[in-house]
Amino acid sequence: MVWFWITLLVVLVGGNAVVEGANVTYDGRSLLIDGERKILFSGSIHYPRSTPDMWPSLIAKAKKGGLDVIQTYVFWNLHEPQPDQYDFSGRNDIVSFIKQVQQQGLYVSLRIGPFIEAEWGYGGLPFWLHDVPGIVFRTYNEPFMFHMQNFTTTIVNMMKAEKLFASQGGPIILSQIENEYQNVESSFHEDGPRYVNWSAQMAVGQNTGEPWMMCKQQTAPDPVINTCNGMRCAETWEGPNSPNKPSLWTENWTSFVQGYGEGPNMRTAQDIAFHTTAFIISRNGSFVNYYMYHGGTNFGRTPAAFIITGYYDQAPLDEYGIEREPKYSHLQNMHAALKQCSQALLYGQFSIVPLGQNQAAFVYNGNSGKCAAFLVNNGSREAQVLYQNLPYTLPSKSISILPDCKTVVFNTATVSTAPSTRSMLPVISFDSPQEWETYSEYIPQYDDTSLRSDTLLDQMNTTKDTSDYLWYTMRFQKNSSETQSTLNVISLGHVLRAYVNGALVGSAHGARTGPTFTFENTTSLPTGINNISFLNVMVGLPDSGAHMERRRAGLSQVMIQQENFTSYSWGYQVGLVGEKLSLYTDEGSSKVTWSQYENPRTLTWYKTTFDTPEGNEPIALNLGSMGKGEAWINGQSIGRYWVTFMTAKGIPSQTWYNVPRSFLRPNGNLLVLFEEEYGNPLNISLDTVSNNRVCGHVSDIQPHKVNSWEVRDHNQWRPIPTVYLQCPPKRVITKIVFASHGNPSGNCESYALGSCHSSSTQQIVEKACLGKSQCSIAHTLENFGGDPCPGTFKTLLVDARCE
Ligand SMILES: *[C@@H]1O[C@H](CO)[C@@H](O)[C@H](O)[C@H]1NC(C)=O
Ligand SMILES: *[C@@H]1O[C@H](CO)[C@@H](O)[C@H](O)[C@H]1NC(C)=O
Ligand SMILES: *[C@@H]1O[C@H](CO)[C@@H](O)[C@H](O)[C@H]1NC(C)=O
Ligand SMILES: *[C@@H]1O[C@H](CO)[C@@H](O)[C@H](O)[C@H]1NC(C)=O
Ligand SMILES: *[C@@H]1O[C@H](CO)[C@@H](O)[C@H](O)[C@H]1NC(C)=O
Ligand SMILES: *[C@@H]1O[C@H](CO)[C@@H](O)[C@H](O)[C@H]1NC(C)=O
Ligand SMILES: *[C@@H]1O[C@H](CO)[C@@H](O)[C@H](O)[C@H]1NC(C)=O
Ligand SMILES: *[C@@H]1O[C@H](CO)[C@@H](O)[C@H](O)[C@H]1NC(C)=O
Ligand SMILES: *[C@@H]1O[C@H](CO)[C@@H](O)[C@H](O)[C@H]1NC(C)=O
Ligand SMILES: *[C@@H]1O[C@H](CO)[C@@H](O)[C@H](O)[C@H]1NC(C)=O
Ligand SMILES: *[C@@H]1O[C@H](CO)[C@@H](O)[C@H](O)[C@H]1NC(C)=O
Ligand SMILES: CC(=O)N[C@H]1CO[C@H](CO)[C@@H](O)[C@@H]1O
Repeated sequence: MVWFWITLLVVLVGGNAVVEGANVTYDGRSLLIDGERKILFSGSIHYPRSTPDMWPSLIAKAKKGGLDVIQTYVFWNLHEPQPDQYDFSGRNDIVSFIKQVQQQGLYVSLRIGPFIEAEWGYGGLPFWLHDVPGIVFRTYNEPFMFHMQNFTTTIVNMMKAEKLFASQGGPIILSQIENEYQNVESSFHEDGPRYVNWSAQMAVGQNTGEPWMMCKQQTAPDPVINTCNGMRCAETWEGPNSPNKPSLWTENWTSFVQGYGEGPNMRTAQDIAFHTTAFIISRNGSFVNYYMYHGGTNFGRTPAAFIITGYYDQAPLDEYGIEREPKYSHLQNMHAALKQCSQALLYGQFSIVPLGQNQAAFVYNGNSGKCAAFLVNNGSREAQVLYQNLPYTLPSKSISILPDCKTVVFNTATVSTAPSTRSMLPVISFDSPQEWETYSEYIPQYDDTSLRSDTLLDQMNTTKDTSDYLWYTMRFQKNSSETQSTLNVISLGHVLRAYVNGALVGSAHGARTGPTFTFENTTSLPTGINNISFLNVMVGLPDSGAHMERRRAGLSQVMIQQENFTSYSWGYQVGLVGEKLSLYTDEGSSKVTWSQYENPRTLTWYKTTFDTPEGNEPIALNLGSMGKGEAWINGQSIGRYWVTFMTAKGIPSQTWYNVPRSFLRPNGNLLVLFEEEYGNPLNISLDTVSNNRVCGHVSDIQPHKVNSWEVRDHNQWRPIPTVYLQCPPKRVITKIVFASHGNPSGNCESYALGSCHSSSTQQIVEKACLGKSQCSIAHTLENFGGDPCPGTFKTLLVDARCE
């Protein structure tokens, strides 16, 4: 392993300024920076999932949140869209992103891959690899290894040229090769381990001067560090594969990725804090990366199959870069508490003191009397314990942090920050039909096509990912006199729209859990020649699994009245006419004649213009009245939308779509929608996004008549349920939008008055809160002048605005 310890480089910059490179190594406890052990908190922020103007503030918020490291993947298919043609501009400017991180004094963990998965189309591999003769992805295959090494070297050389590795005085302290390979390794038999060894050697041979890691790869060969990905690495991971390697957690999921038809995954702040602290104190953990810290936006057609446009909106920084509370502050407080324990954790003697059946103190005794203790309650009930003769109350499933072995400075289950509520305020509506123009997409028929085949072609190999859309057309002579005919079509993914003689006869689609589906419907076909056109739509490329290069999409079988047309003369059209004309750009849209808006129609382009709303709050398009399609602003795609694929709860997976302000000009912004279904553009709106909304909601079975504290059965004090409202810094409460003491229905997301309501609530809350930066209203009967409905379960719900 000594062969990659590097020499300290002293680099001369400018005149006399001397930048010393850091010596990054590791031992069995942690990464070592200039020989010193470190506890490092890291967060994933992917540069192409936000815009360059957002980077400085995202990084600043990450730093304020207590992070030491920003982790990002490198997105090969953005950087090398065609062989040997590179793009590092705009959102792809990885060097500029890394330099921003450096300027703010944070480190970088660079996950080169180059296979990254990342819920990104083709797992980040450029589609042209598919057509490299003899290629097999991610195994001991010469063509694949050639291109993988070529790209890895290109990136490493670029970083070296910019002096971005820590050994050169830059911020990059850790790099990654491959990604979660263990998941597919066995499919490649003996070539799997050979490829793992080759990848590791190829990476180490790049001589970056610092460690490499492989995540989810228990067999990572020395000196490459194997690391854990998951939600509960303290409990489920086998650990480092050598006593000389540290425990690093590369993906501690802050939520989970969302597909169309799926609801958001709300991993709580308490659960993340518990598992992070447990990893650090019980598994020698020294590096934890939050995946994602800021998820951002999957612009354009970049995300993998069925992945929605917003990415990890539930992360500590939401899609718009706004702090999501209480996750953001709770983790911030936890980082500060654990940092106070660094010395003891990294250099101390470890012991466990049992405190009860499911309770224990994890104690680290450092030199010079430094002591840090962690009181763990892994039980499902609150527990009272004595530790060093002092009493402590431990909430269920929690860890208390005592940096001096006496004082609790943080408990993972005790959240002190109120949840934030995001408010979307419509500022522009598009409800005037005169403001819209339309262009009908042409429905091609067999005679229009020039690309022909006697079989049903694989969609990816046919479109080469230049479009989501592929038309499969055919014509046939109907001889029988039956009036109704059945169409039965199998598609390997993802959406099918069937047209018979130019008219839509139905649609069907698969899902993330199963892209393949069967479409069946009955329609009347006249005797004589019939033109059948199937529009098969992909919603992203695959991103994982072995043999991605063999994956297929599109139609695989067509039956009409039980007759098999799978092997038949088919005509193809790749993409849409509107795409070829770039109707979403200023130039393209001026090339065709648009029509007046009449009513919602399928396969239609819509265009309008709008002026940029004032201020600098983030903005989003509410596409809640649309169906499925894609949206562009000034020629830039803000992503696919799919509102009609509802979750089990009957709501769209995503209604608001991020419109970065950097895409806008002051006036006359061109908004273009391509709609596949019957969406209604008159009902969309442009909204500002803010957390200037504060909301509180508490319930109690029977409010008590005491003012501040009440006594619970087993002599335990507990606060009366109280609504706390707190504005962001420099703002005060200016408006009480809703206040009800009684039985209002719903919650902070949506609510209405119930049958029971104290009419004085509004006035009482206004008196307590207006003009203040924070206020609290205890849910007592006295506060509201008595009981409006004795015997009824009562709640207090207050929704307010800060300005
Ligand atoms: C780098 O750090 C390691 C471990 O602390 C040490 O053995 C090595 O000598 C250092 N190298 C340099 C060039 O300082
Ligand atoms: C990558 O391959 C191209 C040829 O396809 C070659 O010109 C280039 O030098 C290679 N880059 C590296 C870093 O090996
Ligand atoms: C991979 O390398 C390890 C040592 O680093 C060795 O034990 C193992 O046999 C190698 N496997 C293959 C398939 O080359
Ligand atoms: C908590 O208990 C569960 C079993 O009840 C066990 O699987 C888990 O590892 C424990 N967690 C910790 C952090 O000790
Ligand atoms: C933590 O590290 C110490 C010293 O390297 C080792 O003795 C101990 O077994 C490790 N604990 C775990 C849970 O890996
Ligand atoms: C892709 O299509 C070409 C013809 O256009 C064909 O030669 C090739 O075999 C196809 N590749 C795969 C993997 O289907
Ligand atoms: C209908 O009849 C024509 C002419 O006989 C024949 O070529 C064609 O295959 C028949 N079509 C079907 C669907 O059987
Ligand atoms: C089918 O398409 C051909 C050529 O475009 C056209 O002449 C014919 O009228 C179409 N048939 C029907 C039933 O629409
Ligand atoms: C089948 O056709 C009927 C009538 O045209 C339509 O209402 C229905 O939505 C279609 N079914 C499918 C699965 O497309
Ligand atoms: C239809 O034909 C294809 C090949 O042409 C065949 O693979 C498939 O099994 C056939 N389907 C049925 C239901 O006969
Ligand atoms: C659409 O807008 C119209 C008029 O502006 C309104 O009456 C209707 O309720 C809206 N529909 C939806 C689904 O929002
Ligand atoms: C989808 C997935 O891989 N989920 C895993 C997340 O991590 C936990 C624990 O590490 C696993 O149990 C899940 O299967």
